[in-house]
Amino acid sequence: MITKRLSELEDEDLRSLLSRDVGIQDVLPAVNEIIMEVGSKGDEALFKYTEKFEGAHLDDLRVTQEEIDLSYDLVDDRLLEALSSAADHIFYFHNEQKEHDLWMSEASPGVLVGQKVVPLDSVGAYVPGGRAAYPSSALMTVIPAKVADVPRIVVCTPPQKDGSINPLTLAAADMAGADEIYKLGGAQAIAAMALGTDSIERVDKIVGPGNVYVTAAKMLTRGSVEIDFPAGPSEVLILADRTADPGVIAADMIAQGEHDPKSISVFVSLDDLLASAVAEELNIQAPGAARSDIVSESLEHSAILLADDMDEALDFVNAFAPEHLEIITREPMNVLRSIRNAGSVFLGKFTPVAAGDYASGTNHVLPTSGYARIFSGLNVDHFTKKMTLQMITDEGLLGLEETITTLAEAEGLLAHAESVRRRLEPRE
Ligand code: HSO
Ligand code: ZN
Repeated sequence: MITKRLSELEDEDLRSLLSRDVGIQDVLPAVNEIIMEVGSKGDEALFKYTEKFEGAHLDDLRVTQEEIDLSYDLVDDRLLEALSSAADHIFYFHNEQKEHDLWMSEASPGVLVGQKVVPLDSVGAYVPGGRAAYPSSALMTVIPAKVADVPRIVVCTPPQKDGSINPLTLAAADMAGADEIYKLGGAQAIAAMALGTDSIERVDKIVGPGNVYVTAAKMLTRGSVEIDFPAGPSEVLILADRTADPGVIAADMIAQGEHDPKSISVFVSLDDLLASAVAEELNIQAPGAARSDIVSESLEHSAILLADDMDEALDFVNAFAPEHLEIITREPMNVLRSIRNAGSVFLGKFTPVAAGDYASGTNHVLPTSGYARIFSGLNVDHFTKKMTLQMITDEGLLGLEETITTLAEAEGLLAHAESVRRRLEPRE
């Protein structure tokens, strides 16, 4: 754990905090080989890799309706209710986020310009399995696609050794509205969705979180498909002043740390006493955490940083560009005005990251490793494209004539100018 004043951070500490390299480069050759093989051998390669990596021998990758029905029987009612309540909030939020399907507006008399939003034809959502099997991620990836009205939503998630899929993940994917669900994980799943095989028709875009192999595969297949953004281990930055409860800050850092040994939690404190109280709380709470091994590794490369004032703190937050940002200060909305780079922001002391992970309705598939500088978290726009529109009257075209013909002639494109003039000439 780095514990320092921001102004005294060594260059090397700062670089490692800001870069958060997840080692994509190291796996590129292996992942490339998988993609090439899926491209040349199709299903045969998918069965082979599923046996090799998941230990599951399958004859069919597609999840059947019976398996889906069975998953609802296998899952406790209380859990189904929790899934459904989370789904309601996620639907609500993403519906609010949805843009008007079509608008037109008069730029000048008789010149109407507008936009029509069109859903993509097909998308693939990757839902991780194994240690990071999150049924909640099935909701987070499928629901925005559903809200965007994508007609074909495919889910790939790795099977367990016995060839089955975690029933909670299956129920979640179905409840969210997935049209096709496949037992397939890792880079081979991304390759299959990007390139298509006999069993899996290719999709236009792939979204969703995954390990370093999945992320590398998404980056390498880009071109055949569009992707959302690269995602690495989950991270939080907490910015707090003396109004915050140190026990709560420590609890949130530990919650982040239980995701992955590589997860990172940074606390930027505006108060010296609060910083030492949080360090003490971490010592008390971390050993008792359910996943204390993962938590302690994560905390090792986490940090408590002391800011001299709010400006210094904000500069660091924007440079760090955290996946999750918690602002626990007296006036969090005032602080928000100066935030430019963060995946999702949690305002006030009753707003833990866990609320956004599961239940408030905002999306938990978010850019990590500083990518919040350039990418937005998963949202309805990821599943749509925009067509621009124009409709011009005779009066409108007359108003534009001079501009069009002058510029067209300057570019030497006389037929462009003629296409306008011809419309405005009186016909015999
Ligand atoms: N914090 C993770 C999402 C998650 N948390 C799923 C719990 N389950 C990445 O935003
Ligand atoms: Zn989480």
